[in-house]
Amino acid sequence: MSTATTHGGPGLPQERRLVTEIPGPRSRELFVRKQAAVPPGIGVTLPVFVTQAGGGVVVDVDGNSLIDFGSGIAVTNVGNAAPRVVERVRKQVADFTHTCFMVAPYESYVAVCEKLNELTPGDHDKRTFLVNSGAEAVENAVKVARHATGRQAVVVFDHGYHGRTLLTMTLTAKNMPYKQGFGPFAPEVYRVPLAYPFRWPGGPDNCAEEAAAEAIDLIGKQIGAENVAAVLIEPIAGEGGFIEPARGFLPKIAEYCRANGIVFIADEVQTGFARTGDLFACEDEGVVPDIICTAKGIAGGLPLAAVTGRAELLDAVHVGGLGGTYGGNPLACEAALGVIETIEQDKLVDRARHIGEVMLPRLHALKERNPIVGDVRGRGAMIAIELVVPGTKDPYPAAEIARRCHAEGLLVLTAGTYGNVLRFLPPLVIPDHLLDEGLSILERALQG
Ligand code: PLZ
Repeated sequence: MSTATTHGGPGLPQERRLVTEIPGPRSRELFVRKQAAVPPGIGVTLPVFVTQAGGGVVVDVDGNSLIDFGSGIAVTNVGNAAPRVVERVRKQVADFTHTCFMVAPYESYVAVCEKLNELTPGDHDKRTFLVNSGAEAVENAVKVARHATGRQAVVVFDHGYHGRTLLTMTLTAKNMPYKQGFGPFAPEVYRVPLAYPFRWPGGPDNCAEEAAAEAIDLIGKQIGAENVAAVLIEPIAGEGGFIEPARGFLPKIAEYCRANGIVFIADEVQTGFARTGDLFACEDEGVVPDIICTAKGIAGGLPLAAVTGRAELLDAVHVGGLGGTYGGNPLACEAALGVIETIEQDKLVDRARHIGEVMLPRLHALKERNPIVGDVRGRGAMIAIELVVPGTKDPYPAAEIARRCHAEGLLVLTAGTYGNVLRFLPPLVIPDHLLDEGLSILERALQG
């Protein structure tokens, strides 16, 4: 029977299987313990406690098997417990677990950096260093840009998300829940509009041009280009609601940075590693960032993040100016090498495109039948629908629809500045029949 496997990974039965209500009794017991031991500030999207996961499913302590449209927030792109990752990490954990790369180095760290220098956009000379989280990568990219330019201002965009540390929370746009009560914030951070086609006052066709002009005007007027160290942007805004900037916006901003000696930083923490149907989302419009931040999908769930950028920028920092105890931990580096091999050998960039080709037409058809679906967008396996009160653009809460999906065994996530976006981030290895079944569940959930 389907519970015969003893391990997670792609060998798990690729089926939705509900044997209790969601969450089941054992999950509910564990949730009571969670509530007593963990502060409520650590929220939980779907309180089923996981025992195994792999391919396109997550299995819980009650024996339910849920369809995974979340990938742990775009992390398990290669699938949970992917074989090449498991094999490398298992060998590494038995050999050595930590020396600190800054104390006594090891080859896998260098190999990951070489790979990132080779695979990220642009054929210029690059350097990479490794840290532990997306936020830490963004913080370090800003440190490097400030050091290399001798300037202080950092420009970010409306709807942007960059992390929860003091600087990256400051860089993040949305107050609730990320910033409320956590001030004062870091200085020298300035926010400009994002080319958000669905909500641009001048309409989607004028959005790229008008938003870029407005952003550039604000930078010149309020900061002065000569004071700007970096412009930081997600090529598709993730937590902000999977907003693809109108085409032409990113190249215009990148060009402005180039002309003014400003470091253009792409935060590809959520979009990177094959997620969007390119290895990196910047490739879609041929944008070459000066620095690119990666994390999440890089190591299949082991904590790892990277800062990759022009050699002359990264080499500007003095010896000892960058680092951290765990950055580029050997287990995480082996996992990253396993991830990169899997993406390349299993052609997961193509697979991400295929997922988009399956999902987008069905979601567009759904939009025709459901006036609550205001917009369908995204690329590859980074897809979302924005919900509205029918006949308006007023936000309709996504949490309600998400709860209905959860009850039926489909793990979906919400997003959006207005909390009205349902986002879909399936593992790239999810089989087509689970994609189809997940979309059918969504369809029923939207019908109420
Ligand atoms: N940059 C673009 O998406 C993390 C946040 C989950 P860390 N996104 C998920 C939550 O509510 O905390 C993210 C991102 C982009 C930076 C980050 C930060 O990455 O690894 O969570 O620090």
